[in-house]
Amino acid sequence: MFATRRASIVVVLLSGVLIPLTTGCTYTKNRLNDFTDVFGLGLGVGIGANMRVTQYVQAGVGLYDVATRFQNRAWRNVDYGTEFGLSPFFHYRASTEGRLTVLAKTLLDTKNQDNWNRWSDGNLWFFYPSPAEFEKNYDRRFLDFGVSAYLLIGMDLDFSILELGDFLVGLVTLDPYRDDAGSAPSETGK
Ligand SMILES: [Ca+2]
Repeated sequence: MFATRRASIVVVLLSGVLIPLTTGCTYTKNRLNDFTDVFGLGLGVGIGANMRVTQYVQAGVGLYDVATRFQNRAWRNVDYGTEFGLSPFFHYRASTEGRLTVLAKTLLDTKNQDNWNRWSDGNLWFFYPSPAEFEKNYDRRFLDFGVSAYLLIGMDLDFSILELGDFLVGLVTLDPYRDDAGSAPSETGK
């Protein structure tokens, strides 16, 4: 009985070591990618500040100019604009696209500002928008924790607890986000 259990433990431990070794570089690359997914980094110019614990809970005010941002495994330029407000009551931020939250409901694209007045339109405003839709053409991720501080020059730092989970279980080759090399595409669009 004990011998069987001990043998099972040895098999589990060995598989945790052998699977990474046998899959080699791909495993290492996937773990590095999963690790970078946990964080977001922005650098730019402007004046303002924001603290956020997801899109739902955040406070910020600022004017920003062009910045560069590393997130989701790539650097990209972001045309910053303005932000002001306190979620979930009212918070507006324009970057490449604008996001607006009013009483916990989020409008995904504020370019057509007439829609601001159509608060009850269920096709435009979401209590829980798809994270992939929220993040498309926008610099912040829906459920990240983060801070931004700009005093002429400044930076944004973001942290994803969900991506941290994907990284940790990735160590034993699980891939809930399906973003490892060779995985089928996931709903996150990565
Ligand atoms: Ca992964």
